[in-house]
Amino acid sequence: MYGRLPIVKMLLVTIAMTVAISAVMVSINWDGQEASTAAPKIDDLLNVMIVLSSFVFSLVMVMLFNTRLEIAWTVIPTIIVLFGAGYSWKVLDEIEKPSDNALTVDVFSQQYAWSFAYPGKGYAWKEGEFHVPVNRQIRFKMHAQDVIHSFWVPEWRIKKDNVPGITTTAYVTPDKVGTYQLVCTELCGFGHATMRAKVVVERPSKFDKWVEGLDQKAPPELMESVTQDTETNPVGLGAGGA
Ligand SMILES: [Cu+2]
Repeated sequence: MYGRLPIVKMLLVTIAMTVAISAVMVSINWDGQEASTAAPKIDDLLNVMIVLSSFVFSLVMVMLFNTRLEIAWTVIPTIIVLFGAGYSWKVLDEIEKPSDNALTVDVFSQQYAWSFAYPGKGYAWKEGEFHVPVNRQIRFKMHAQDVIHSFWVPEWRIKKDNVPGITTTAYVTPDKVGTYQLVCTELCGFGHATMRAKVVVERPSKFDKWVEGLDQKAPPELMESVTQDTETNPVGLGAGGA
């Protein structure tokens, strides 16, 4: 029978409950003796808050008896949230689908610099700049040497945290030749704002030439991250990973 309570009746019940609850709650001396000019002001403020809270409490209690309203405000948000979750899952699944000829690049981050190594080329290494071929999936394996940093190339949309002690992985397939900027997007200390690196996406032949021309190898302290960090997220969602 409560399911058909008209709005006016619900409001009247709400007001009656508010008056009854407020009368009891306000009659209690919650804070004890008043002994400063601030004390009565604070106590009045508290009483007003008690009346307001009693109204909200009563309104919620009365509406709880309206089953149809209850069902609606539970079911509709559930559908919205489930749709959001499903859609996000699908998008992430497509992005992280590993390709057979992916190129792996190790990314090293530290206060306040980036460096990069190519395991396919004996860990050829470069500070402050990296190149990748266009239209090929890149698997970035990320490491942090000190605090948490975060890898973000805005034009690629992908963002991933670099966490000390573990290796995080991100997949990107750049499809536009050009020069971009890698930005650290985790506040990592005083030099955070300047923690950037140059990103060059180029034709495969040009990329091959550039990577062949690198004359440094990743230093041993960085290689420790490669060999000793815990590997996380080694395969994309939906690729049969646990
Ligand atoms: Cu950083």
